[in-house]
Amino acid sequence: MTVDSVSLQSAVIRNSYEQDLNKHWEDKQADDINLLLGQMDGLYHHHYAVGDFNRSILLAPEQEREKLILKEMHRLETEQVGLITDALGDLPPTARVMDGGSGRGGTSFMVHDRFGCRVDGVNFCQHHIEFAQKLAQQRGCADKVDFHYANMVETPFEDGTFDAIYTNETTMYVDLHEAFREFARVLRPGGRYVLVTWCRNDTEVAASPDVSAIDDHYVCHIHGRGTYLKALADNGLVPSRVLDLTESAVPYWELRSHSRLKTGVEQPFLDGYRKNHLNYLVIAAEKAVDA
Ligand code: GPP
Ligand code: MG
Repeated sequence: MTVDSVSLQSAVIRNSYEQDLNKHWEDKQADDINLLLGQMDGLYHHHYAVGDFNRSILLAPEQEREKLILKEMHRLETEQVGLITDALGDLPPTARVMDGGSGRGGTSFMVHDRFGCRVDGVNFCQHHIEFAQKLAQQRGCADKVDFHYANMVETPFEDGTFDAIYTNETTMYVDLHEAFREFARVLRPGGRYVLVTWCRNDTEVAASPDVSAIDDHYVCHIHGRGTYLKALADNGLVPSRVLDLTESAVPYWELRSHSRLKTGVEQPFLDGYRKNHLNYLVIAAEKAVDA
């Protein structure tokens, strides 16, 4: 690592939690459960999905079954991005959009393909950035889709840069007040923030073993549903849509629990959703013009 890259890294990764988190993602490079799916069509996702799967595939002969399961997981993960594109509404090709926690770029490429807009992905995992940048070159959209090594709560962008921002299942890694303050800063007045997340149902439980097991697995801190709404309001982000898709989030985890690549986090997701201790939410909020 050069002196420049060391100082860039220490500007982006600010404390011991962020160091642990960065290490978790930097070390996660042979994640077949994401790589084998992405290789199917070049869209690499780091999020889950909603909606049912084709249950007849579970009856397929053993040697075909695993292939069909992975294909179906990939179909569901790709379709999940529709939650984001629908909630973004109609964006013109001139729009600028930020992807907070852009991973290997799956959602960024799909948002660009849908609207023709510019997308800036922000992520602090170096191998994800390099991977996504290579894909942007291969897809011929590197002039419109860029990936930045940066912390989504302290981005390098000017005030009011973006027409829209989204986070696709990444906000469990940040302090929501800090993140939403930053998003409100870089959004233009009237600009829209869309988030998809899993969160604790704080109208049911103050803590849950399932939520703790998921936190341990991904080195994250799952926030309460109320914390999301309060942090949005405190930062002048006014919700126009709140969808609770908890029930539809279950089948993806049922499907994944049949895969040979399952990682152990399947049961806590299934139990958390089934007990309604964990919720799957889509929220769209606009930046107030007087914020
Ligand atoms: C896990 O997805 C994703 C998160 C915990 C959200 C953070 C995402 C980033 C891009 C930083 P995964 O697809 O990596 O998990 P798994 O390997 O279990 O499928
Ligand atoms: Mg995955």
